[in-house]
Amino acid sequence: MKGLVLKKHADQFVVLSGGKEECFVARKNLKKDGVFVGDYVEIEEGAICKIEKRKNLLVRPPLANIDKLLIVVAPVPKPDLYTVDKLLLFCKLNDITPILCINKSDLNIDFCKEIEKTYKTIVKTIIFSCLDESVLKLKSQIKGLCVLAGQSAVGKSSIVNALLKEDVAKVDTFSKKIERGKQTTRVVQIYSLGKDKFLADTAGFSKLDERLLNLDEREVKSYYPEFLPYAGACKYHSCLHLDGKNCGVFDAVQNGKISKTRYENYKKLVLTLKNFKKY
Ligand SMILES: Nc1nc2c(ncn2[C@@H]2O[C@H](COP(=O)(O)OP(=O)(O)O)[C@@H](O)[C@H]2O)c(=O)[nH]1
Ligand SMILES: [Mg+2]
Ligand SMILES: [Zn+2]
Repeated sequence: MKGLVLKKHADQFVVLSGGKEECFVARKNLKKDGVFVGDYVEIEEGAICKIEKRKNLLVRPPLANIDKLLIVVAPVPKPDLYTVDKLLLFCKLNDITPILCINKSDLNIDFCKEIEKTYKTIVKTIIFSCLDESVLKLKSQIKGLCVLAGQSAVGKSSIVNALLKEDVAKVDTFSKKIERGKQTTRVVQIYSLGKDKFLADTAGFSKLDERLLNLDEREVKSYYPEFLPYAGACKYHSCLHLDGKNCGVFDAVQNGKISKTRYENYKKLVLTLKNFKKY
């Protein structure tokens, strides 16, 4: 019997199989590698005996086989677009489809549209609010295992609740903490929204930098599709677009053709990688 691991609880795993959820333990020989939430497993005699080959694996948060990453931002708390760009890069490296989810449109629609303008040519972008039915725009995007990522208090748990229409993920009710938020999602759990539609809440992605540090800084530019049309004007093919001299990308930034924040954050990442390799 085959199934999908939805949740881990001490030594037990909740597995969805044939439309039913049941608890199983893992065979001793599997304990070494570990069974992850998101794993497709084989069950025999009441125990998980085999883990199917994984498409990808995150260790923090512990999740396997992610198809889509819903990167959530909002007018409040103030978006950290550097992290958004790093998450987009992370998706490319791990065969994950990103969607930029701009939540809380009820608070400041112009601000949401500003972010959309920067990103809509780079990644699928959706503006909505969890306070009205616009949140349902997300529903049609859920396919395979979709995972919510983003700063604390952007509304990740609220999205899960809205899509499930029941209070499963605990929303932070300290409205005063809206600016800073509070982490209430500790265990990783997958919710089923129908056939092959799964959603997982997380308390955010930590140690993102560490996961990108192995990347060659010369490769980073190839993950910025908006640079491509202008890179031909650079004097050298190897141009990293870091300063203004003979650089088509730099000129495009000056002329407003490329987002300045995307470019500045690109430079920040390349310099971080360069510095890291010195030590
Ligand atoms: N105004 C407004 N508040 C929202 C919206 N979505 C979530 N919130 C509030 O933002 C706060 C943090 O939400 P929560 O879902 O716990 O964020 P998480 O930390 O990302 O899981 C809570 O007070 C929510 O009620 C929205 O669309 N509009
Ligand atoms: Mg939460
Ligand atoms: Zn250049």
